[in-house]
Amino acid sequence: MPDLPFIARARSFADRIAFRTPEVSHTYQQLLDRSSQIAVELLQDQSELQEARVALLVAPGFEYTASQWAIWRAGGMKLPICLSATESEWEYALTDSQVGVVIADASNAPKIASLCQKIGVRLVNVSGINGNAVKALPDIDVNRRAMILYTSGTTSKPKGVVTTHANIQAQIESLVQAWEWSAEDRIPMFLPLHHIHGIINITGCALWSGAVVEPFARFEMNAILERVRDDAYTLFMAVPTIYVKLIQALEAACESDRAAIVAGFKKMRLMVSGSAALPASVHQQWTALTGQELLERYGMTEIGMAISNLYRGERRPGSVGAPLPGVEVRLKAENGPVITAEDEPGEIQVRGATVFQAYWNRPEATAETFEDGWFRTGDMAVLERGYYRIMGRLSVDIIKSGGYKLSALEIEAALLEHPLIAECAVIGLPDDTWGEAVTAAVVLKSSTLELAALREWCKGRLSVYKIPQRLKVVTELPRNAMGKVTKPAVKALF
Ligand code: MLC
Ligand code: AMP
Repeated sequence: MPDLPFIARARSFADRIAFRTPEVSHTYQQLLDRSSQIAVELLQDQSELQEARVALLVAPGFEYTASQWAIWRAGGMKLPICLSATESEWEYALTDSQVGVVIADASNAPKIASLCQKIGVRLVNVSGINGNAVKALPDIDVNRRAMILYTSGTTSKPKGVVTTHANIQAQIESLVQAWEWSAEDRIPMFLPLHHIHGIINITGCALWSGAVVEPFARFEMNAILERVRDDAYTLFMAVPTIYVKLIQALEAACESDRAAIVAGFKKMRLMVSGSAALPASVHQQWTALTGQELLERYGMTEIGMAISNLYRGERRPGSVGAPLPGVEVRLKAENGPVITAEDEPGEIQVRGATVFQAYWNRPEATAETFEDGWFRTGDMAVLERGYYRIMGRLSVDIIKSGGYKLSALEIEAALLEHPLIAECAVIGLPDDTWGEAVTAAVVLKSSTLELAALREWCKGRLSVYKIPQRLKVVTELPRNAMGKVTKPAVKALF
């Protein structure tokens, strides 16, 4: 059987640079060699991992991707976990997915060692792997399951989204074609590598194309802007919050700095925004500042990217564009017909090779989310002059903040552990920087509660982006005649 396609492609780019940092560059050949070295360590005396789950807690860059490729070459399923998650969030993902091994780098291994011991999982410190053992790696079919990504939804706990190598390939090929990726491209990578924006759209497409990735540990604005000034990049992909922060930084910069940075942005061949709604005003401000027309696209963990403005064609502020190559999109009225006319809102449903297989170990949730073979996104949209415009979500319990999808129910469950909180309702309120701000209305058992104290209490219990930004103490939560909390009425309290 031939190599997995991404390996075969990497061989054809062997001498090109895959990852570049100020300190060191690594070629595609080095990625191939390092991934085979790590794969041998993962396999030990097995001939292949047979879809065993291997979690990845490694900083973005060469070692992260070498580990990812190692898992895939050894026949395992990759489960990337959030570097800044709390221990209980890690424990949930590791136990729910029945992980057998965690790969961590030297700086992260100590943080997860006691958890691994507690739940009986093997911890591999990737920084310590330097063996020369050579072993034939197994043949892996593209229809084998490759990855689990945990995503929040309308249930309190996140669900594992399972994709095959073939799904991942379809997601990447669609974008490579639509946005004309080539081996001449150079892109910064500063998004977290436990979500598809960073994994598929940036790193996946770049390495499929033989391009150069410059990894950053996180969104390090000054370091990234220095490189933009140097004309280091042809492409740039980010969430709307980052464009808001960049606009603020450019407006605050002195004229000569601003001119130098803007010149770097101007030269890029494409700048993309996605993962959350890009306000038309931000789109227009960015064009006014840099001359670049942002390309907005729409996607989801379960389906990769589905809809995009055109690379060569109209980029309409406030719209997400037309279906990407290989992706079928329809709008469906709730319990009603498929919508064929323009200007009538409906739920976005998606079909095609890019669509995931199943939620890990949740057959009912998987079945519920498909309708006649179409994936139900839960997002409402309308078709206007050939382009889709997103109108919002069907569920009020899903919040998008800084590009992260959050479950209001998960945050409520955590807040109810607070000794003073008797009842609570969590909502997302519009926010200029974060898109939506996590907001809580609480009924107290006694005493008072200040936002600062609540935020302090949440640290270590919830990831930073899930911690409420706004708080209101109320005597009772608004409820309907059935006694159910009505979230629109909760929003009206603020
Ligand atoms: C962080 N902070 C927040 C926050 N996140 N405040 C309000 N709301 C939030 N969501 C606060 C912190 O508490 C901290 O406060 C301060 O902001 C700085 O935190 P930080 O983590 O250092 O922020 P920063 O590095 O600037 O991060 C912002 C960001 C990050 C936008 C770069 O959130 C990010 O990388 N988002 C991208 C997520 C992503 O990749 N999503 C894609 C999912 S896939 P203090 O008080 O301590 O200073 C998907 C599919 C698709 O959606 O279509 O792509
Ligand atoms: P995730 O589950 O983290 O992959 O987030 C997917 C969700 O992000 C989608 O269901 C949408 O609600 C939202 N999303 C992604 N891109 C856009 C966009 N361009 N405009 C509005 N919402 C978006």
